[in-house]
Amino acid sequence: MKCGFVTIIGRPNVGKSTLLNQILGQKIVIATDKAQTTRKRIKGILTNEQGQIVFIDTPGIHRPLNKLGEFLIDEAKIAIPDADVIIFLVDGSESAGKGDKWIVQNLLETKIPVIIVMNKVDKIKKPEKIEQNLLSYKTLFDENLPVIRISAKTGRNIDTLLKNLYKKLPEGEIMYPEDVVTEETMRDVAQEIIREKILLNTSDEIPHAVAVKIENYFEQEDIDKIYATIYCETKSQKGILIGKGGNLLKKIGTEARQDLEKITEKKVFLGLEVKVEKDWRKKDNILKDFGYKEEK
Ligand SMILES: Nc1nc2c(ncn2[C@@H]2O[C@H](COP(=O)(O)OP(=O)(O)O)[C@@H](O)[C@H]2O)c(=O)[nH]1
Ligand SMILES: [Mg+2]
Repeated sequence: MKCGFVTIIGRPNVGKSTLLNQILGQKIVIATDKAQTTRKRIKGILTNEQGQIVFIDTPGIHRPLNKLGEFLIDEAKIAIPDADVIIFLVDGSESAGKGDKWIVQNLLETKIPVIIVMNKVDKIKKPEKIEQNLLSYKTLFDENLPVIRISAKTGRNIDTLLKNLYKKLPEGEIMYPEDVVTEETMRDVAQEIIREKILLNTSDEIPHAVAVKIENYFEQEDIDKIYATIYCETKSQKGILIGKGGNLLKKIGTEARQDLEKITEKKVFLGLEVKVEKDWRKKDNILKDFGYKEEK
């Protein structure tokens, strides 16, 4: 049996979370077109005849602008030393940018094997474009690194990627029972699903200014009752989130509840409230309260 850890790193929005969901065949992490959708390291576990791979999805990496940004980078950095293989995921439809260079210089000075995985090849119409873009990433590293071209969205070449990963992993016994796909609790999942619906229904500064806290999660036989607070940074953001006559908050709540009912396979009651917590992204104690800080 092959067993080991694979850490997925890359710029925001290249498709890290989409890739993890595609590999596992189910949605365990949220993925949107907004940067900073992923805020915490999340493990996804794949078990099949060949063995077990524990994938670690990380927040996208870029220069940190505030304490939340620093936390996001730390979350990605922590996930590197434990890895047996690192997937450096890049957006194959674009050429390498400053962000990629920053990652290579700051994070990948490591002896751990790296595979460059070019995602979103479904978006590229001209084959020569793929080769051009590929060259721009290769020049950041060394030319001999293996490269795999995939589409996390359509699933193209995911089997090839997995084959290559298994080849590089050590022999060992499986670490998690076969049916475990993630360590996330329903509380964690609910928090992320609510945040996803906010990201999908808002724009501009709101996605970055929002944190969700699950105040209570009551599990009953026929219904899960979830009470959550949505925190934002200003009164005007609160107004936008609630919407005219409470319409937007209602929409966010309905969409989140429908997803949660599919996952729990029972009825869900979701109670949402919006509160203002000024500058929470700059305050250590509040970051901790929202789950964005390691307990030391
Ligand atoms: N066309 C295309 N879009 C993709 C692909 N993979 C991800 N996306 C989109 O890219 C956006 C960012 O994806 P996400 O997984 O959240 O990126 P992350 O920030 O790296 O985790 C989402 O809108 C995805 O639907 C792909 O293979 N092809
Ligand atoms: Mg992500």
